[in-house]
Amino acid sequence: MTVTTPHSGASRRNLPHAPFLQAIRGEQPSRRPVWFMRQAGRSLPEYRALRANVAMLDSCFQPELAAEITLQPVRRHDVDAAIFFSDIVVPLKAAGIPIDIVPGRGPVVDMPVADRAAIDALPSLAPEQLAPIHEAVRLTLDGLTDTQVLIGFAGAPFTVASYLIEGGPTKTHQRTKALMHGDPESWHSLMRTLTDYIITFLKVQINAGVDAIQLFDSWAGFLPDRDYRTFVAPYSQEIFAAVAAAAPGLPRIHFGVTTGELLGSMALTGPDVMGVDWRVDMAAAAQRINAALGEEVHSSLRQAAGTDSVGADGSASDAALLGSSAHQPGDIVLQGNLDPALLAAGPTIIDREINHLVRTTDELIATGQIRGHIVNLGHGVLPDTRAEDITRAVATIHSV
Ligand code: 1CP
Repeated sequence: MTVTTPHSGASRRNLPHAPFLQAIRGEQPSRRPVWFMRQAGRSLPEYRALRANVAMLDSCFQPELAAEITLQPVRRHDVDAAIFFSDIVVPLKAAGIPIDIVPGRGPVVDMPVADRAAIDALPSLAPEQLAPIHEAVRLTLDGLTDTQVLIGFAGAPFTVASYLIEGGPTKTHQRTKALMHGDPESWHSLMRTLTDYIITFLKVQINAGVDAIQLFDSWAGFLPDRDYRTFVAPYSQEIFAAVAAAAPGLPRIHFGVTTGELLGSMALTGPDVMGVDWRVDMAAAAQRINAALGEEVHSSLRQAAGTDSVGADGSASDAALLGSSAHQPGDIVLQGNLDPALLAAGPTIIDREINHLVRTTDELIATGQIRGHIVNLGHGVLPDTRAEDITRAVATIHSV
């Protein structure tokens, strides 16, 4: 096998005909691009067969296995992007923090990191410790055509911190919020360390050649906007800036669940593409994001001919608080936002949902409110979704 190092800085692929990238560039894609969060793993029988005797986190450090699992849904469903098979806690594991992924539960940390001493004792992470990740990305790229992109990813510091502090999945984020508000200095110190891990994790994937990256702040929606901006946004912003510096022009996607109230602030951290969960209509999402980006949405669809500025309600201060995004109103690409539960509700219902979604986003594009749209779910594929229902939905999306 070829020996590569995480520093070997493979050049990025040039993919003029990839529909996913065409949509992000604001071109007319050769077909409507679609991929699904959590498309790898979970619902696929061929995944369960491969993983039968390998623990989840171990599989992430086996390059051939991780590459094969990444490619399975692309082969089976003909989606336009592969999401790299890994996990948001992989950089923690690579740094030597005792962490496991327990089947049916999720990431579990034996000794939660919830006070200053534990935060100060966190190890550092060097790119060499992620060599298998670099290798897995290289192997995956060998299996993709030049119309299929590979999306690298990381969890954002808040979402990763919640597992470290709580010791596992939580429905309340009680301890996380207690640290954030009760000991802000320690909170910021933890976020600093995690930001460094995450930038290292993303740079390893970027140097190995991924075509885009997605930053998952899955649980940010548990925070009010004020806390999000004070305690979380500056770190996500730093990560997007580091990616832009490492790979100018590499598309950057941001996503979280139940983030309807945060879409504007999240967009200000600097992504090119905003993932939207299924609770928010795409037209409302575009409006909120454009308002935050600092100007009124110029849409012939708006009832009032009004020249009133959406930005006058405080979005200017958003920009001042967070620093300016590279994007202007109308410039953002949206990703999402079919309800994952409806993938299993039968062809009539999912086809109706797809039609509503693409009618809405086509109109947003035509009226200059968004630059493009990538079809996805509003969160991950539910574990008991039938593979055939996914394949069928992809074919419908390509045909409308
Ligand atoms: O044994 C198994 O199959 C474990 C299930 C599983 C899988 C397939 C876990 C445990 N992680 C993964 C892979 C994974 N995780 C991917 C790549 C595959 C793909 O997307 O197709 C990605 C992008 C993730 C990212 C991830 N892990 C997120 C962010 C995305 C999201 O869904 O919000 C989060 C929050 C995690 C933590 C995690 N890892 C695994 C589980 C079950 C969870 C969530 C637990 C919880 O509810 O807190």
